[in-house]
Amino acid sequence: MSLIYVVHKHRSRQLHYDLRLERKGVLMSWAVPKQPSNSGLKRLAMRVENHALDYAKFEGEIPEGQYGAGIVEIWDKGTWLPESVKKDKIVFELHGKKLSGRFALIKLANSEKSWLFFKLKD
Ligand SMILES: [Mn+2]
Repeated sequence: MSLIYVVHKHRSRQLHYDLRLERKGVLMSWAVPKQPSNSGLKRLAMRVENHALDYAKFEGEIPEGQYGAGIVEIWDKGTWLPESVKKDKIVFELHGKKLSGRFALIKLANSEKSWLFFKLKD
């Protein structure tokens, strides 16, 4: 069974990209301040709360006054295939339109929420 992968482009107070990967019935999520790169550039990715699976399809406006107020659109979507999932390192294949290939998410030492997200070299 294939697992959902989606990146929401989120124009809130600060433009960012929300990377979401389906795991165990929810969407693990990271907020990525700079546009994710399909060519190996390392991007900071802040772990944020899991979202419900349904949220993968969400596009629209989060009203003023609510958390994350602003415009949300789907920037990329597809499926992902976990290769190795540890608490501080995830290696996986992405099958999206903009991002595809082998990627890694690696948690920074001494940080609670900061990870790096980048494409691995072939
Ligand atoms: Mn967001």
